[in-house]
Amino acid sequence: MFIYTRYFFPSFTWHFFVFLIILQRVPSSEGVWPMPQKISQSSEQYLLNPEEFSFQYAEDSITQAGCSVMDAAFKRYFKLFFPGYTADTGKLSLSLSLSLSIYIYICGMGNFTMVVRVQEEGCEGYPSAGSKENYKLSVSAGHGELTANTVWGALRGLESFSQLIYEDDYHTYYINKTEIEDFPRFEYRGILLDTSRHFLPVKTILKALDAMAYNKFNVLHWHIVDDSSFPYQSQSFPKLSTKGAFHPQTHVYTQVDVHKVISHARLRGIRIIPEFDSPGHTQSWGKGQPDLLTSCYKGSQPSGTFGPVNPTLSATYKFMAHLLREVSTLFPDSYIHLGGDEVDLSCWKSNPDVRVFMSKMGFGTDYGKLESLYWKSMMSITATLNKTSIVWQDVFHHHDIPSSLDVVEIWRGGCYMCEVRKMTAAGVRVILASPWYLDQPRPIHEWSHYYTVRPFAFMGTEHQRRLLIGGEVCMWGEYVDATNLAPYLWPRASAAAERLWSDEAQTSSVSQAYPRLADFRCRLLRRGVQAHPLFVGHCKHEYE
Ligand code: CP6
Repeated sequence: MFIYTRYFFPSFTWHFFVFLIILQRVPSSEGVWPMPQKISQSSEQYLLNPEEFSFQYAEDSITQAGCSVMDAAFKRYFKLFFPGYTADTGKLSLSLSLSLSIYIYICGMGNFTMVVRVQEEGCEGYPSAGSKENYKLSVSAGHGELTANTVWGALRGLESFSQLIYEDDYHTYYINKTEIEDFPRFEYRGILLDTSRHFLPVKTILKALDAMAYNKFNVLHWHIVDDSSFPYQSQSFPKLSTKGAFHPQTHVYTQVDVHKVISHARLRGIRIIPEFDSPGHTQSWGKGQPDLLTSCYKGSQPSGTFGPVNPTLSATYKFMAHLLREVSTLFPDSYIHLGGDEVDLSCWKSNPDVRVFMSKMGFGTDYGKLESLYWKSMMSITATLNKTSIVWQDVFHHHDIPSSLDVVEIWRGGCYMCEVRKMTAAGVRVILASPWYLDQPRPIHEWSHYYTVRPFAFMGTEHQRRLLIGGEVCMWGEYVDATNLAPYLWPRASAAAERLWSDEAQTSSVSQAYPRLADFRCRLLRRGVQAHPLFVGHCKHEYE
């Protein structure tokens, strides 16, 4: 039982260490965040020795060694299971910890095999709208068993397993006997990042994806361009970024950058949904694409300013179709976000050519009809591309046949539940974002606001409930760049993560959530995520 000890302990040292063991409070885990649907744990505790830990594919698993997603996950998660472990510190800490020898005696030698079984969907391809994420995890002496329908579900199970492990002061790792049966409450659990108001370096986006995986988020809604800048480097229209980005070389996302983001996300079971917001929020597009935007008039003269995309020209739709075709090929997800929020009609109204078009079409002075015409074309473009479109809620109200929309995202304050009710009644799928805005100048500690949201608190039928596919945390970029993104997001977005993954009845108490979230926040810090503190206190491993 002393095979791991490097040093010989004289007998007086022995007594000293035995004394220490009696004093040492063995830590315990606050469990898994977001809370699994079903979890039972016992006080039976096992030692985990990193040097004796291995992953294995079950014989009847359809994925075996060579599956990129799982092989990469095993490498990643080994480090997350045993933070602070290196071959050297491992041996040293083992030799320094007498408690270990006692635990080896009590709990066994610390060897552990994690058997992983994927039953239905292999590791080719990307996580998608219909991907199953359920998993079962069982931990007993020397042995863990993780079963999932898909590799994406297996990833969720590995994350949960990583959060069951805890360590003492000597880098000795423990886990308790545990059974978990878990699945997400909502299929769509997103975070919006805005890379137009401030450019976010690729490295920052990849780190955000890592933290998203720790929280079991599964969609990055990439609000890639907007009024402020156009950092997407288009192959077909390179001028959009050479003229529209903050800087044509340093503040752009090349096609290679986009690929990096997509494949990093895929390995974590996260979908990337790009947003090309139009016809409003397009000021930066105008710099590299002349005649795309409507020229605003003051009386009979152009004022020199520009408004939304010009919906009266066939060149506009030709351009949009071409750009979206490129984007659809680059981004593998079947969803694409088309924006559609906050269209300012005053510029259209001021432009004489637009007015002529209006009367020719018999629209009178109803500029909503013009907006509706724009959306009819945009919808037929996306249908040709075989994509499912998401639009902001404004489009629902400015569309002739709102029930023909695929997915609508609700962002406005006020009675957002009324909107959920209206839109699901029209048979449209809905994503809820209003209660999870992170850019608001609220005191940063109000995580409980994000936690206590009840997404189903609208009067609706079972069918309507099913149309609410999930929610999204919107991290708009006006006040956020790489310096403060992480503390703005975490752990407030974690509160939303539990609302979107876990059972509401089991996770409705803020006071019960608090110690769990504080503990999870320490775990995020330990993993290098600069999550802000919830209140007075300390973490064993603080940010350095
Ligand atoms: N940018 C874009 C924004 C917002 C929207 N679209 C926004 C509006 C109001 C608030 C926060 C963000 N900054 N393109 C609305 C969807 Cl409070």
